[in-house]
Amino acid sequence: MAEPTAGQKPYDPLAFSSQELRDLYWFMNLNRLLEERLTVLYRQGQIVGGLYRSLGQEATSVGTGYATLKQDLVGPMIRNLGVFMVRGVSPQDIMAQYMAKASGPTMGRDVNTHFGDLSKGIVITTSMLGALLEVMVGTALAIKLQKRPDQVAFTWIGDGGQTNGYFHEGMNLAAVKKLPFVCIIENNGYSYSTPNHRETPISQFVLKARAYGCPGIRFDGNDVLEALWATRRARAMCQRGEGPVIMEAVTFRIRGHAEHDDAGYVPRELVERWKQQDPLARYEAQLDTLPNAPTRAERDEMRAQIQGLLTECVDKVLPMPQPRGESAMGGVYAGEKRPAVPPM
Ligand SMILES: Cc1ncc(C[n+]2csc(CCOP(=O)(O)OP(=O)(O)O)c2C)c(N)n1
Repeated sequence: MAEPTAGQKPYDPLAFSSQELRDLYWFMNLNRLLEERLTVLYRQGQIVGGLYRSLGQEATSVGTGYATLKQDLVGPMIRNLGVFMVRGVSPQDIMAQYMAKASGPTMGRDVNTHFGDLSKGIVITTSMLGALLEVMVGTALAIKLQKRPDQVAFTWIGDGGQTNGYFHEGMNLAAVKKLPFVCIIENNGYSYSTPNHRETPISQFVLKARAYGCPGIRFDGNDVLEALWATRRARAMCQRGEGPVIMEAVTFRIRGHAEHDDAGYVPRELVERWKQQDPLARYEAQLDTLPNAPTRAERDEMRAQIQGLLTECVDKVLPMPQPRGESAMGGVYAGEKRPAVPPM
């Protein structure tokens, strides 16, 4: 697959405020360091089910998520912890969810990123690949019917996910109705063990935008500033009635599909090449050149703060109880009251 193009960038790196530069640094590190903690917990047998990391894809999640506004509605996928956190979900809730704790967002009834929070504009993730896109197209249709020109719906989908029928039906409807909808195809090279060239004969996923008669934007998914800049452009297009927009983030999945998968089917040289494009290292290098960026000492301090916060979260969440069997039938349907969970 094509690697991000070096050289001339389409955006002006001096156009970002120092607050934006700091926030992006904070969330990219929070994303990475939280997943490192979750990996330790996984190896200790504390995680229920799989652990789906986004190592190497943090810039895509954080940059695109940061471009969304409070009033927007987002449907993130398993590689998008960054989106969840940018929109205000706490690392503590994410840990509790991964460990199926009764106090977690789904009260231990589901795990990993299978949760939402409408108070933060997050629509619940749908596990069946592609189905979330249709839900989010429906959300965009509701936005249009309610005449809310300030709102846009966003979703993220993998290169594998976009090969199925849901994608076609959803994108077609969104395009016909000119909905305020942004679909970010996170092209990380592989759909589980299937490489790009066995998913599609076309060279770039963004080319599909032409078939739907809508704009397409391809961007370097390992450059957080480009991800933010490109998604803001897509959002503005939607607000001008030029949507929907298909975006393609060119990035790479450094780990396997999940932590149980050693990704032996991915050539090691390819992984090594992409490690040279690490989004955090690239952002550090960019920050060194920007006059309004946090200094190296400030960045060290931010990372230390994140580590402290994560240690507190682990200490707090680990002893929390999982739900008791008797509570299993409660809180399953909308409108039902959350069951009181007795302590263990
Ligand atoms: C309809 C459907 N088929 C199969 C699966 C099992 N499955 C979950 S994730 C995945 C691979 C997804 O690949 P991709 O969309 O490229 O996203 P990535 O994991 O690379 O981020 C598969 C096959 C599923 N969830 N839904």
